[in-house]
Amino acid sequence: MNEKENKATEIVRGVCSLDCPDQCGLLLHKEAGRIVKVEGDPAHPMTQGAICNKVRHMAERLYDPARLRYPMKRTGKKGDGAFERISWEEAIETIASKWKTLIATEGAESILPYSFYGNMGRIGAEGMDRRFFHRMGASRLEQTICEAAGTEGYRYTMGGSYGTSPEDTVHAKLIVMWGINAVSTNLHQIVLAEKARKNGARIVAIDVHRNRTAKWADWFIPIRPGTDAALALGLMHILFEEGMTDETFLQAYTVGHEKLRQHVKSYDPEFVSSVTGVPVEDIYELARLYGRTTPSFIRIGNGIQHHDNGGMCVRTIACLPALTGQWMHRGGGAIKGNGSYLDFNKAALQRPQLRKQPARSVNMNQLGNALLELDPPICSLYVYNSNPAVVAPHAGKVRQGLMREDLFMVVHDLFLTETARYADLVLPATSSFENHDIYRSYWHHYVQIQQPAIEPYGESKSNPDVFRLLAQGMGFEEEALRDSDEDMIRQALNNPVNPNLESITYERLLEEQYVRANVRPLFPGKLPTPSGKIELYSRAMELKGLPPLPTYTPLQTDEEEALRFQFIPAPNHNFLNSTFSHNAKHVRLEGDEPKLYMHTEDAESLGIRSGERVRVWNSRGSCELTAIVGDDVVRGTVVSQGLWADAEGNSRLVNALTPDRLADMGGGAVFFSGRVQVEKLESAS
Ligand SMILES: Nc1nc2c(c(=O)[nH]1)N[C@H]1C(S)=C(S)[C@@H](COP(=O)(O)OP(=O)(O)OC[C@H]3O[C@@H](n4cnc5c(=O)[nH]c(N)nc54)[C@H](O)[C@@H]3O)O[C@H]1N2
Ligand SMILES: Nc1nc2c(c(=O)[nH]1)N[C@H]1C(S)=C(S)[C@@H](COP(=O)(O)OP(=O)(O)OC[C@H]3O[C@@H](n4cnc5c(=O)[nH]c(N)nc54)[C@H](O)[C@@H]3O)O[C@H]1N2
Ligand code: SF4
Ligand SMILES: [Mo]
Repeated sequence: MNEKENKATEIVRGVCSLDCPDQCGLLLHKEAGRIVKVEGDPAHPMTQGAICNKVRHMAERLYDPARLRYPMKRTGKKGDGAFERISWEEAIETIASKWKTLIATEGAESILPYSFYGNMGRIGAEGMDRRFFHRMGASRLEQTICEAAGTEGYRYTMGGSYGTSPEDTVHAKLIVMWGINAVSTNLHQIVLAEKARKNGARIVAIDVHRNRTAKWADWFIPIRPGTDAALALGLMHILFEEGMTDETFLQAYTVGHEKLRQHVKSYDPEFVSSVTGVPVEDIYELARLYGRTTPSFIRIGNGIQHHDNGGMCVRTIACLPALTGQWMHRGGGAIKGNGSYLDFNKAALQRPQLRKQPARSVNMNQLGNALLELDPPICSLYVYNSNPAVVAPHAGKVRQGLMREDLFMVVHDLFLTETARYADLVLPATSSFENHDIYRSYWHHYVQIQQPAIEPYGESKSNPDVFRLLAQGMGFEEEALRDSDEDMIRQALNNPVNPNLESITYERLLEEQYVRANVRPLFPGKLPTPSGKIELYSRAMELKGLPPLPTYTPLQTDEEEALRFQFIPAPNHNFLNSTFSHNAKHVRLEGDEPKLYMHTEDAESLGIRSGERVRVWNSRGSCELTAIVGDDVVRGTVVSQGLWADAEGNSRLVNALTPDRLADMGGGAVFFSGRVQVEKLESAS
């Protein structure tokens, strides 16, 4: 073969596996069996060839010399990162014999799986793993770290994760980005909003921070953290008072509008202004803009629901489009998430019936507590698709738990993450481009497939492959634990209760790569709420002891009440949660070190100037950041961005400070409801 043929580039199609709503179609350029370039697939109807900067550099991550090649066992102290190579046979044999002993002596509930969506592939993230742990009888994990509170709140109003079709949002004349940093976190919603803007749409951002999205918007409305429900109720007050509601829609498609009309009388603009910090004139202006513009579209972000009152906040905002009948207009309405349209056959995929006895469940937001306080104790932890030592709240407690000498811990990942450093055994994971899996977006309506585009890296294995091996090692005989990837894909796609998936088959995916689900407009129609309508008043909430009408409740004040600042440790532009935080290029693009954005008045009162190092602390822990002083955040709030890799010598671990209490709904995380103190770090000289 001559040099030229050897260099021939082959292009295969793929899908981005990261936990991002856009779920882009990709073109993977291959040379000599390696991926050399990752591009957007211009043919993908939603993402149209545009991808983010993070994934454009994906080839570097795939062939990063730090990537794990083979299984390893720990030789040093937990956390130190000293490991030596072992074989897969030894790894599986060690795990299986440890677990058999634990099951015999402590019971299967002493074993806890810990995972999230580091790879969104359905069969890898919630297929063979679920079957395996159900069969074993392990403790269950409540996967609540991301959108749990908001999803439950939205469900009370709308019956599930059903919103506007994103492609329709180009028709909107008003777009409200509410607690979402979409320029960084939902790129293609921005592309669509830009098209709408060219057609005359106005774009409003409501946020605690003038982030990239707020800078891009036409009108930025700064708001105090955790007060958005009050603003939404104030808008409702004006919509009813000034006769801007769509009475025909309210009559036909909602329950409780008369109760709501009475209820929001108490949320007058003066009161709402005193709570939110939004000037009275702006509340009127926004209400009138919203009340008089059709179609209007609200993109509800994850930011507002990472709070003590996050579920209710999302439930409340989700009521707004009903008041002006936006659901009847193409492009009108809201998106919190659209995942329910594409529900796969979960029971067929996960086989809950393999579990013979009920088992306790552990909320993943309280991993520290689970490891340190549960009785009977967790004796073994198996981590995959997640990096809890960095991403979970109250990280100090989490790490203390991971240090337990009597905890047998296995981590399956592509890299020796901060979490993996505490493991007894580390297993190398394939990247999504090495796997066979199906994907469904939680924003657009396409189901996509990934076929293995390259050979597994080193000795790495996919999540389902490892669980099949573990099932063998454990002597579990069930058929379901031997199903192939293809079997599981077919079973997941065959969901008779979801007609949207009717025409989506494995064969079609192989042929077409992405297929749009048959999603129709929500109205006229019936929602899967108890009443079949939009529930402005929710009897289901009442039965649960929650306020049945949308309500503002202040953030909790705990023992840190006296601490001066609300701390908002949000995601950043160039990492994906903690993924990419180890990559030098991505770190450089983030300005090399994590920042703390502060208001000028707050900083001056503490003698802090831009560029100076500060210590941020509370009762849970502390970290060191670099102050950026200005007027980009509201007074009394400090904002950091990104989940940074551990650094030598000083802590950048923002989750050392975050509370591990739970939100009002869904057992959700409250990353943004903690309080901190800030002080200048005296320089060493
Ligand atoms: N580049 C990049 N993209 C990502 C991610 C990433 O880490 N990096 N993570 C992915 C994941 S897993 C998720 S869940 C999504 C999350 O992405 P988004 O839905 O955008 O949510 P967040 O970025 O958590 O928060 C959005 C904004 O909420 C603001 N905020 C915080 N508290 C409040 C409040 O009380 N009121 C209001 N109005 N605003 C508030 C913060 O300033 C923050 O900028 O992004 C996904 N995409
Ligand atoms: N302070 C603060 N903390 C937060 C947030 C915040 O906004 N602020 N956001 C929260 C949110 S919304 C989320 S979703 C969580 C996300 O938290 P995580 O889900 O833990 O996300 P990542 O940090 O990206 O870690 C994913 C890990 O999975 C690994 N991985 C990828 N593919 C595979 C695979 O196929 N197999 C295996 N075995 N491993 C794989 C990656 O290498 C990576 O180490 O973080 C939460 N933490
Ligand atoms: S991270 Fe999001 S925007 Fe970037 S390529 Fe993946 S799906 Fe697209
Ligand atoms: Mo998330």
